Amino acid sequence: MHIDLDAFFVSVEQRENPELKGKPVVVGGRPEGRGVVASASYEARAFGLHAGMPLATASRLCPQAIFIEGSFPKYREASQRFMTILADFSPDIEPLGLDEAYLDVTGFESIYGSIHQMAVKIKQRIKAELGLSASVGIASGKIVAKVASELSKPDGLVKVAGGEERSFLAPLPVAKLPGIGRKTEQKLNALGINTIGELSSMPLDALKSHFGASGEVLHRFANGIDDREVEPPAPAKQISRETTFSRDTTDRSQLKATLRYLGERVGADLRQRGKRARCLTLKLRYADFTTITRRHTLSPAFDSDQTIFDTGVMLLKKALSQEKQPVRLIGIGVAELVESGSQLDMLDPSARRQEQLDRAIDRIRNKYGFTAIQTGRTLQLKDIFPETGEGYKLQTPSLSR
Ligand code: TTP
Ligand code: MG
Repeated sequence: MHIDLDAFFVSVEQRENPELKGKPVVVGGRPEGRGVVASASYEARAFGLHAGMPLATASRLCPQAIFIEGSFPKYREASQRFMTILADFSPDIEPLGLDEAYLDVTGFESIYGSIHQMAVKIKQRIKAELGLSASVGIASGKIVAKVASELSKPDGLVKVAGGEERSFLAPLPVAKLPGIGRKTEQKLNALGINTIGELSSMPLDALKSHFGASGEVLHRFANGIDDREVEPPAPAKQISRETTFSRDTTDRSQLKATLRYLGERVGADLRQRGKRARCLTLKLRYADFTTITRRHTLSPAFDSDQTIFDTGVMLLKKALSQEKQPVRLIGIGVAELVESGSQLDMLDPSARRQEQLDRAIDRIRNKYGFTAIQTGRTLQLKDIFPETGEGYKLQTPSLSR
């Protein structure tokens, strides 16, 4: 079973403000801003609006749309409750992002009468407890279940009977197959392949010669064959935060302040997960959209805000000395995570002090909000980003929280 909430961010807003119901609504930010649409109501989609579209374009296509900034903590909370409901139905749950999940429901017919009945119950509980509508696809494997839920939207439920996977997929355009991005779609279209059915009849050798190893996967998926298990999530491999500036900048002090803030968010997340990292990455996107990432490995593994910041600044200075263009986006992240206990360098008194300071700040922030306590450097962000108790409101809230 694949379950996906309908117009998730927008639906949460509509639940809280019924005046928004039945109207074209966009979550993502003000139309004057430089962000993109995160979620569009189905009424807005009728005007061609979709996730990823620049807000300016969205407001041109649908001037009457209501644009909402959105608030990530609310969505995170709804997401957790959604996953908790699903976990009541089956222990084999694989969340994908915030608002969708696979559920292995093999053998559950006897409990609910049928899998179809089980899906109806799941939808009812989501509606009753969260006030949200979900779409559900049921099939023998993940790929067909996902396509089915997508096709059934909004508030849909589609079951593909065993043996009918291939004929179900056949008439759909190739872009409907998860994993086929823009580029693959264009390449297939250029080969005269437009539907999944046409893709499924393409000889495997030909597919392999055009797409290498992934040709084989394409072949299986197009034929509705997918024996991947429903798998619980693996622990995080990396943690990162990034934001776009409302105006491209060369101001080093602003860049450093933003880096400090994003680094503190990464550090807090890292410590909350009980992890340390061995590797730090800096990401910069320049005015012409060239994007670079720089990484630096440290030993012992670290989790302190100061180390994250110092290493980030070191990489930033190096990058800025090589490229003079204004910066459009900055991001910082950590990777190669290890369990916290394994690398403590407790002999070093300054490391111990730093650790105590970080923990004390974490406790204050958990209790009173992220900006309740701040380093001097990040205070200047007040002039650049609006401040909420949860933290600064950056241009890309879902990536920078
Ligand atoms: P989706 O499930 O892709 O979209 P949706 O729930 O808004 O609409 P539907 O499923 O009915 O087609 O993504 C879930 C949420 O993730 C979405 O509400 C907002 C967020 N999101 C982004 O922030 N940016 C994006 O580019 C996408 C696709 C989603
Ligand atoms: Mg959704």
